[in-house]
Amino acid sequence: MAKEPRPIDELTIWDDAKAMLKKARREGVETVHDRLDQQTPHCKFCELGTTCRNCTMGPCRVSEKRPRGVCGADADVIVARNFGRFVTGGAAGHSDHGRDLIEVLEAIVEGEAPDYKITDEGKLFRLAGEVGIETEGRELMAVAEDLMECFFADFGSRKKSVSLLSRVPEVRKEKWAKLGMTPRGVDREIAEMMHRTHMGCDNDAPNTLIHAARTALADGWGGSMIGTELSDVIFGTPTPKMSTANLAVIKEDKVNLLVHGHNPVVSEMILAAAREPEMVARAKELGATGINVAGLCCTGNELLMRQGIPMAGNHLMTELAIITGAVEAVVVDYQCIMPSLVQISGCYHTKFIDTANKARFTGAIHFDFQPRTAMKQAREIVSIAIEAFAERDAGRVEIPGEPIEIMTGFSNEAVIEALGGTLDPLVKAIADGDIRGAVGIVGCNNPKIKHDSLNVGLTKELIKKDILVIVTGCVTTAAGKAGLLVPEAIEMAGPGLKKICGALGIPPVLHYGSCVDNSRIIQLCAALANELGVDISDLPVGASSPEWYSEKAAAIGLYAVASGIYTHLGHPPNILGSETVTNLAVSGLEDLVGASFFIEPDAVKTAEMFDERIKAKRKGLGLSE
Ligand code: BF8
Ligand code: SF4
Repeated sequence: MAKEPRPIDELTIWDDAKAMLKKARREGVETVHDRLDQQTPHCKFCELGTTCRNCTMGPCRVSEKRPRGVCGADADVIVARNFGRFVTGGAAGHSDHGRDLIEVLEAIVEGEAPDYKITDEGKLFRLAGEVGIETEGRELMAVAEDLMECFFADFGSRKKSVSLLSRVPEVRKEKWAKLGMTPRGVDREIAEMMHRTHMGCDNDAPNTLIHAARTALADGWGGSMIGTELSDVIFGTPTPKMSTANLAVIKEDKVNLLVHGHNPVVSEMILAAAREPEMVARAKELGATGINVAGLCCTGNELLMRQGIPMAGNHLMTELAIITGAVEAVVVDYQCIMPSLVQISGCYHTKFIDTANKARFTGAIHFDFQPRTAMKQAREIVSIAIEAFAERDAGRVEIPGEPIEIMTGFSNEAVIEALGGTLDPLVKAIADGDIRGAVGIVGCNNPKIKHDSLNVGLTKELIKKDILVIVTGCVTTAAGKAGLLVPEAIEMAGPGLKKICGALGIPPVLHYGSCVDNSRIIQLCAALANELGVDISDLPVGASSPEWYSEKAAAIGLYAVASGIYTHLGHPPNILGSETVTNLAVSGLEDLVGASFFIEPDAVKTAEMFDERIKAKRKGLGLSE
């Protein structure tokens, strides 16, 4: 017998989402929530991480009754291997995205990418200097070529460590070296994890986890960081600006084109094409007043940070955006794009267009998007969206609510500029206790958790305690919709944050970008630690992914912990089947890297845990409350 669907009020905190979930049920459109109901209860072994499919002597499921797989692997080994591969999947995703940016830089250097350019020349020179490339008196393109070679080499096997480890405090690097955790090359660590987890290799759970951390560090200080930095070089380093968020950014009178995925190489070009007068003129011929490019998920964050486009929604809003019936096209690149979007698009006039050969969707219109032909392809894609406007069924359009104002664009460069060129005022605010500490709240939505309840709940609790919050990824739209990303949000903050953010005219919650941009947060932590002459683990900082779902979020969490940042997860990864692995994650890592994970589903309790940690770290630094 089919299960009763859960009441809509239990699924999400947002009115726009509720309205669309009602519409979905009315129109017989299945969503992620319906499919979660179909999939629960989940397999207990898989939840505990005690299933192994790494060879055909199995698959094996271990338990107290049958404690070893066919090969003899026990729960510790199996859980560690599964978690290692899980983290590695995330590191591979981020880092392959980073590599795509290097390839665009390569195409620019070779004159093969006429539609892209180096926008932030100063940043390119600064980066080159940081990784030891001679810049004095040299031509831009010569330096760019060296930087491109250096970053490509960060993916290989010939380096002792990835180049941007130059940013990491020496004490931290020494810790990593001692533990065998120094990330050498991105692809190398990823390949080695696949090797280690083959039957008959790394059969010592802690050893596997150390390599998982190394792989995650290769992502954070390698692939992701390269992705962020080269995106800034090519598309411009973000600066503060205003925009809007929620489903009401979709406009009834416009051609609505949603960009979804992660790579700005595609979405930047789509936006540029949509702004061309010929395109707008054609949209007007068909009765629209213009073309509206809005963002979903992380490529939305990328365009929001740099171009100020509005955000239609985060992960659990992606299906619901199409259900408005007012979306002409969803243009995707890769990662976090639910395949269900193809079916949901098919229920409306929406064209679903994929652009990456490595992320194709059966039933989609496919473009093999290439730097050489980017603008031409972008124009074709935008044209498909425009022509779809004529097919829209006005009777099925429902756009709920009003857009909410948000402030975005806080790169480290922008923050330092706002502070007058140095970190000193930030250090002083922390020392004075106006900013007691900082927590990065990052990551996803997960239909197992009431949509955005924890993302928003935790953010509110922390700023009340004068803990500055930095958001990226899907937490951005959550914080934005809750009114937390505007300067007026200081009214929800404690007295210290109110004073400091009020003086600077900034929100107590800063939008720092997409998920690869978590590299901006660890870079800031490293800079603060260097400024104070301490390790990152000595800082009054933390990280959280309250509603995480993805392999990438696990990689981020692990590189944060391995970098010395105390990290909260709203629900555990599939590791609870091994006491060894679980204990290592939630306490043992503290002894090794000076930080660990903690799991807590309640926002108030989580904020208290961070508060305690921050108190202890402030004390350690000799700072009063
Ligand atoms: O990389 S926050 S749901 S969109 S994984 Fe995905 Fe999670 Fe959103 Fe961006 Ni990040
Ligand atoms: Fe089973 Fe061992 Fe093969 Fe895994 S590697 S499936 S535990 S026999």
